[in-house]
Amino acid sequence: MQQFTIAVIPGDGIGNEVVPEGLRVLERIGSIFGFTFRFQHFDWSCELYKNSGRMMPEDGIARLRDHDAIFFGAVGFPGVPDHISLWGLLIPIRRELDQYVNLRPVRLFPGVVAPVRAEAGEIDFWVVRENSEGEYSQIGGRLFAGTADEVVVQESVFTRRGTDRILRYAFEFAGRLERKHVTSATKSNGLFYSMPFWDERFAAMAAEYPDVQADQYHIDILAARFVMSPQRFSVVVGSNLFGDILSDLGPGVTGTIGIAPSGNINPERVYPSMFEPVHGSAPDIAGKGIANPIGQIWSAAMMLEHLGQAEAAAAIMSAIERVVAGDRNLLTPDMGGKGTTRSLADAIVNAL
Ligand code: GGG
Repeated sequence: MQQFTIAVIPGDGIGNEVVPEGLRVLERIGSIFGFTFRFQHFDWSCELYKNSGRMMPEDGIARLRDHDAIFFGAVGFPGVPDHISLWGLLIPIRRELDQYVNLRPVRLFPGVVAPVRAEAGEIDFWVVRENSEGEYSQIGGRLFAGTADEVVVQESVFTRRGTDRILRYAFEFAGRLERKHVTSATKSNGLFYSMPFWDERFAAMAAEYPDVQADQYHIDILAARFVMSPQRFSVVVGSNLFGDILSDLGPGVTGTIGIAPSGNINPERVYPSMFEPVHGSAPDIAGKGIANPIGQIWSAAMMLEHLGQAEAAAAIMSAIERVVAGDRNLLTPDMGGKGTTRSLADAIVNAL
């Protein structure tokens, strides 16, 4: 029987509540489809940072390399500055394992009431976020700290290799979809160097893929179009920061960010890819047992798809859709229900 070795990092806050539900779904689907998992758990988190001064051990990345995939919850918690927790855990994993694609689907499920004018099935697109460089950089500095003359500089890094590979991934990905259309998020009127470069590379890539329609919008009007006409998108490609913002906004317009999954993908499969919900650790609801487990469970489906178990992934998605379209009371409060993390996950497990 095939066995997958999965590194499990629940992380912080509600990560500790939704990851176990994702694992339960994985165990169950494995028993249905005839494969098993060996889960190796890592307690890397803000809690560990408070006790040891590190979000993960020095050899943490090396310990992840020999897994088939990484199943991640959330990072960040009050008491540890957000830039310390993110740069101590999630960003080094993404970078050192060259997970340069952050793939984030946005879908309106039947039964979910969206805050925008759209019917189920009409919103169905992918955000392809650059995940290794761009605005997320540690290049910069502070001068004259604490004085009236204080100056802060934050640099962005856009390499030709990094830009081309994410744009190529977006065009290749769109080429496999029914709606062959890539939209680029830019801001080349305000950002003098990085975004005109991004636009140039986008135009060059579009010329290589004549069967894929291409258009581009400044990030400000693109955000407005996400709200006013999310139906028109198929694949939206953006830099690290723009992609991050758009991939929260997307699920926001479909009703809740609690259902949104993501894959941090190393397309060449030299290193393991990592799957995590888009949402963070949600300190405001952590410990209450009401976090939506669907983002984590959908991330499990994405992980299975990546591991070559497309049928099992589709079965999870079908179970999610049937539960979401059913008794509203089963859903967690972010979706207007009275359910708990456990009861909603139970319903999905039972629907498999
Ligand atoms: N599960 C996603 C998570 O923990 N997100 C925290 C966060 O701030 N992420 C920023 C990012 O994805 O770059």
